[in-house]
Amino acid sequence: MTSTATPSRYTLLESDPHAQRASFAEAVAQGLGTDPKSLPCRFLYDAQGSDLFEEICRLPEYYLTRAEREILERRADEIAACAGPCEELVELGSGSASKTRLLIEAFLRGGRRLRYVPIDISRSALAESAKSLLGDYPRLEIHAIAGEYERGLRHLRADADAPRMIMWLGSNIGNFDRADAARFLTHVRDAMREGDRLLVGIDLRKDRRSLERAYDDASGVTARFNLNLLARINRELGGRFELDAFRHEAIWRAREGRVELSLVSRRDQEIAIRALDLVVKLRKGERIHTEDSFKYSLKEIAEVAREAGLCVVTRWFDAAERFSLNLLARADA
Ligand code: AVI
Repeated sequence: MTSTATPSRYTLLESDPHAQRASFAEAVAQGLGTDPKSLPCRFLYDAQGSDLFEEICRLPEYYLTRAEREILERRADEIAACAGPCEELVELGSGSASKTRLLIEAFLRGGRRLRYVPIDISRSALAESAKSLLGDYPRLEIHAIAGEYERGLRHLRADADAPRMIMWLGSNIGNFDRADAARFLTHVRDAMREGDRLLVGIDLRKDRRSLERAYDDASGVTARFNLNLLARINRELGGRFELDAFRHEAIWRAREGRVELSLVSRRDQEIAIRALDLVVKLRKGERIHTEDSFKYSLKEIAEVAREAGLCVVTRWFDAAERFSLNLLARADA
């Protein structure tokens, strides 16, 4: 990682873009070279993918963002009060940070100085959000970290200072399977000190129709978001995917508690990927699994927290109880 300082209140810790490209190539070779085929969902977020995701968040069917925003609009002051005398807000997967503003404002209203540490894979999203936040909040300092969560957390451990609140909003936890979610929360717990708090936005289990519509919207934005993964392989690895030879699919699996996203081949086909020296063969109807979005019951939230050595201090819901914000602390603190 290298650190770039621009005037005054903004620093960026950057990971090596060549390392990112190598890990994408490796994941594609692995995921498309085996049966059943899959691609890791973290690669959905290049610059185009991040823009499409922002569009998803504004869709009428994608209730998650609005429900979480509703909670923050009504409860930000209460959340800031529950977090105690904290001077640092760390955000995992910050994206555009548009909802985070509500918390930043609540903390600043308390008269505090605030250091905001957004950690995100998308360098462009970090730069854009920092620019607008710094313009709006003169008492804010930003220390951005471009890279994967684990990398950001390693950096936090070495950087112990005032109590902090770590936020993991947007139900990003849902893109981990349940065992990985517990493992990742354990890493976060290890980076937390006694007074630190963790605020996690978690989408709740609900009816099939609402869930499948949320992940397969009428205007086809989620389909474009999903297909962008193939377009990215074309752009970065010399792939020859024809996007209209695939169909986006979103299926709710109630037993497993997840929405499964895939790209389904519309015909038998062979696709060359030049940089990998690979030819991918797909049969008509064969799926490339691209993402899972797990949904939780309150019992499942308590369980995953307990497994990670955390406990739920308090939680908030939107009026329709579709979504939850959970404030966690170390169980041993
Ligand atoms: C980022 N993540 C929480 C989104 C979700 O709801 O699982 C990703 C997404 N995929 C399709 N639509 C939204």
